[in-house]
Amino acid sequence: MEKGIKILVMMVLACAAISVQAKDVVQLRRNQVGCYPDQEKVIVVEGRNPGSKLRITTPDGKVLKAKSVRRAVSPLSGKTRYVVDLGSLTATGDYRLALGDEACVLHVSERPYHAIATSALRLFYLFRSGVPIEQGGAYNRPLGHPDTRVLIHNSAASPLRPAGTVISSPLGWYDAGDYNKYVVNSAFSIGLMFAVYEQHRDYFATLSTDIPESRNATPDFLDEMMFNLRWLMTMQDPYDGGVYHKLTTPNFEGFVMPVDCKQERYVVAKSVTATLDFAAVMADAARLFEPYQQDYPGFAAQAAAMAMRAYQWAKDHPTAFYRQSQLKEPAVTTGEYGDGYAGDEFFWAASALYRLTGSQQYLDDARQYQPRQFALPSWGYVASLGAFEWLAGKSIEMKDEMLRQLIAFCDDAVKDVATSSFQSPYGNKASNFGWGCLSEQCCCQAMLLLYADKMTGTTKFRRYALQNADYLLGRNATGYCYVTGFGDKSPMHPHHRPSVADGIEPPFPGMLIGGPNPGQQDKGSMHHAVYPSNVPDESYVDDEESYASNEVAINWNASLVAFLCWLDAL
Ligand SMILES: [Ca+2]
Ligand SMILES: [Ca+2]
Repeated sequence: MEKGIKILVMMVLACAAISVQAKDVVQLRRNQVGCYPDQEKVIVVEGRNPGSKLRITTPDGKVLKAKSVRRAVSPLSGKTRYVVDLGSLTATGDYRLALGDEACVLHVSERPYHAIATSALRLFYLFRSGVPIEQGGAYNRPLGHPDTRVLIHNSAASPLRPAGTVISSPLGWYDAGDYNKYVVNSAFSIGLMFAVYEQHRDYFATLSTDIPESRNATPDFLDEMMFNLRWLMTMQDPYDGGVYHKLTTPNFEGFVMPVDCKQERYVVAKSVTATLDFAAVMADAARLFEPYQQDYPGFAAQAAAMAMRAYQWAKDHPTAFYRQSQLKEPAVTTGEYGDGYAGDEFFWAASALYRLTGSQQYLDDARQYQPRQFALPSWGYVASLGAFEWLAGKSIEMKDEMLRQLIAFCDDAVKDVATSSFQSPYGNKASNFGWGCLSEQCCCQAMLLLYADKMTGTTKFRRYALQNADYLLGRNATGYCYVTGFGDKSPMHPHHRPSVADGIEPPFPGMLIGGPNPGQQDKGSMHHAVYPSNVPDESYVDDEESYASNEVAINWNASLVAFLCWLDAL
């Protein structure tokens, strides 16, 4: 209850800041962060036809009327909304939108996504473990989780590393709202961001994220990836090439700061999926760090060798799936990242290794596991990361087929926009909402649309990708801008231990939260939080108890980086 009152007060303050009367239901839904001058300017009005009553005041004081209004009934809630085309509004500046006693501002600028894209990438610095955070401003914190004394769990024991052996496995990013480090998700996150880096190297070459490595000769983007790669390298058993599935406490820590965490940490069973994801991302890293030997001497060759060894282990253990329920003494209850199908992981790793080495064996394997259609990338299904290897690489073997699949995916994604409730490819079907949907479905879909344009040299899909940005940043069923620290109504209570424990009111900035999730898997464990709705696109609660709708995670932020840095690079 206390929390509910606090949210209401914040909304009142946010509205007061733009001098309008306080209301708890915001009717005007718009991108709260900003738009490009040539981006379409569309808002959505909840419940009532604005007719000619909507006033648009331009930055230089002229009053305009909307260009057109379309009525849309939500297939999810049955609610009636009005999709309002404001016209082109190409001059930069702040446009004031007013309807009755409600008003808001639409920002138009040349680089509307620069600050949020940079913040999304910089978030990975704030997620660094095993080092003190000294360039985090208010979010500075002392070192936690040194991970220099990590135990081999009995599930991970081998003759040369029996159970209880102590290894050192420091650095890397915390995975999510918790403090563990998971190979599958770490490798996936880097792989997804590498795909964007490869398409916009000039952009990333000059992008500074104000990190300890900002003064070296390597792009900060790569420095940040390296911080996690250095940890990943410690997760490979040097004696056989297999990769431990994760580094974890047996149970989640409480909502305390890293420095206060005292539980033993273990590396647990090697898995085929973690090992293949490791192989793929190390092969990519070997290629991408090659020009930066000055800062990272020897890394490229070492990463290539580790990738090949890992791949061979996976070939020798193709059914070594991670089964957390089989772990005993201690049992482990943290994030499982379980996955019973490794064909997509084989495809990604074989494709990455073929690109790196040109060896026939990898080409043969990639062909064997070639997907039949394009699918959204996720930690459990990484075939599209394999497809990126073909699309971005010089080899033409599978490029045409992957491009055909990508275009077919994109054509299908945008086909219903004209009748959609929020004028966007994402957000119109119940299946668009679930755990992590804003990442896996909204951001990743938008990234694929931009990727297709890049590959074909057109701008056909750009406007649709921007529509997903509009959705993500406020033109949606809850009216939230779903990235912390941006917009005038954004999550304040994500399920993220440091943001809860640090005593600072605003959460870490630049975090994408999971989003509306009608599955509500956390409902049974909530003590005070209450979902306000069961409607798929409204099933969201800004409360730290809600790990199913309001958690944060590196793979989700990776998709945010992939999407928004791409937009910013345009
Ligand atoms: Ca740098
Ligand atoms: Ca898989």
